[in-house]
Amino acid sequence: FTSESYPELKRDPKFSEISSEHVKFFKDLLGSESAVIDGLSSDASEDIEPFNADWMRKYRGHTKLVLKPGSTEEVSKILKYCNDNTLAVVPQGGNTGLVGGSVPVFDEIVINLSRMNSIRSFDEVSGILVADAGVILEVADNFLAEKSHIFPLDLGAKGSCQIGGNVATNAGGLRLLRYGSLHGNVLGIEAVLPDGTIVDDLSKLRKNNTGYDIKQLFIGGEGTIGIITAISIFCPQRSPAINAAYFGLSSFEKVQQAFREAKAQLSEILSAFELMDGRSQKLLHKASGRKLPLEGEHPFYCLIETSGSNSDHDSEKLEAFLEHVMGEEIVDDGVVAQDQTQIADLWACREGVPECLGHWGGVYKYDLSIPIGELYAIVEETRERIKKAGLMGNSDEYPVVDVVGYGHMGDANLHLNVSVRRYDKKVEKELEPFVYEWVAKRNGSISAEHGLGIAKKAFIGYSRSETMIRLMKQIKELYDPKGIMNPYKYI
Ligand code: FAD
Ligand code: 2HG
Ligand code: ZN
Repeated sequence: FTSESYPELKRDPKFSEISSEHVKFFKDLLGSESAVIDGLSSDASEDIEPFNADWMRKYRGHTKLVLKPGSTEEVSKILKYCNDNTLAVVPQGGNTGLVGGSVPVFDEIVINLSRMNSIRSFDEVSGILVADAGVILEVADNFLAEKSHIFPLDLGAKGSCQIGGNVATNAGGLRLLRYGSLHGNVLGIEAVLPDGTIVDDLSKLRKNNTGYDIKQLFIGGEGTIGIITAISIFCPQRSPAINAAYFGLSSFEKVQQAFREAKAQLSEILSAFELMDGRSQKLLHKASGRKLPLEGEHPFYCLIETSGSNSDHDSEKLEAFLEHVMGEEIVDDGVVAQDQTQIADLWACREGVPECLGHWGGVYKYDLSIPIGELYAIVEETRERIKKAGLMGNSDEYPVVDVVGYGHMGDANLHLNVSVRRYDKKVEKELEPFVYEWVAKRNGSISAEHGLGIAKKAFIGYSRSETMIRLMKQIKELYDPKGIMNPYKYI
């Protein structure tokens, strides 16, 4: 989608167009050649394209300028200049977001945080890490691993996404079940407001009840009120013993039973409980050629991870759990990883799903919170609906390849993905508002963890009341009165 795909969206004429005078100001400010990608000069037009397109290659903007500040002071000077000159901006981290929030819609200036990538401090006693927003998640986690600690968030895009982007989207990921949400783990934030004010709230305190907790507005704020330049975050001790198991089940009823048993029997060592339906695993195999861990086909698969301090004790518990659930016929078949490579192979069957589903051309993605008992019903109903409309089949004449479900069972967060050969208005019409209405009827959320961006902008009303939306708008106006921060997106 480009701005042309949204005829209701018009470039707001209040925003200035980028001129060579603006570009000169930024070049003088940032100095280094690589810190400014100037799309006004024709030889840079190719270099600028990766910043205009999102990870899915689904949303594309038309920026003519990318800025890569190297310090909080530079971010402050950039934003102040943009605010004074009414230039619209988009904060951008690793550009792995899935709702089109990290790319411009029209010609907004991209402010990319990749050069702000230093770890500022780590306290081995408290486990508190302070780091620049542009540190890549995997780099932060590797740094912590050397100190026997772990970043309390993990997700498939860890090699590219940045911790500032993770906080700006309030990413949930694969171990929220164990470590909880960033709303609890992030202890402090350094951010820059549109007028250039530096908000230094890099608290390292776990407890601080002195008035409103303003940093929470930046967590999940999707870059609409300011740019996060650094975070301080509570990082738990890394468990020395990690085990993983993958198993096949015959129904969603059994998946729920297995989840209950896992909580009861694995209790404090359970660190992930992920769900993949059989169809998502089949498509993973088709797209990537990856051999699946179990023989035969099962309607559902689960991946369980345990993290604890005693390997023998944990594997014994996991083996006993598997024996129990197989003996009770809750689980049809299963395998426990025997070493690090096997653990990584099992995880690849889960983490590889989002990318593989795009293999045939595109994906419609819905990231839903649903009461757990009905978590999978939406997938079946959506598939039936698409089939009935004659849109799904094995040959090229059908736009839809398959409708699949997977996600974070432990958090009641389902990813409904419709894998397509091409984007098609007929498919879209079957999906929307059907999916949103279905979720709203059950008091679920239309975005559990990816955010709203531009993709879900029009649908916020399915999950938030008018009063809540009014309060959000008031906050936006207070922090960003000229509306330069990530315009045209959800707020
Ligand atoms: P970007 O994509 O660059 O930006 C995302 C949003 O944050 C944009 O609105 C942007 O304007 C804003 N932003 C970025 N940096 C800043 C900053 N410093 N200050 C202010 N605003 C900023 N999400 C989950 O929750 N759970 C998952 O399990 C998960 N798995 C994923 C797996 C894959 C393969 C992919 C591609 C994505 C996945 N995601 C997941 C989506 C997730 O939102 C992102 O991967 C990640 O959190 C975004 O970080 P980023 O640095 O790429 O941010
Ligand atoms: C995941 O859990 C991510 O793998 C991506 O949140 C989900 O692509 C998706 O729909
Ligand atoms: Zn997810």
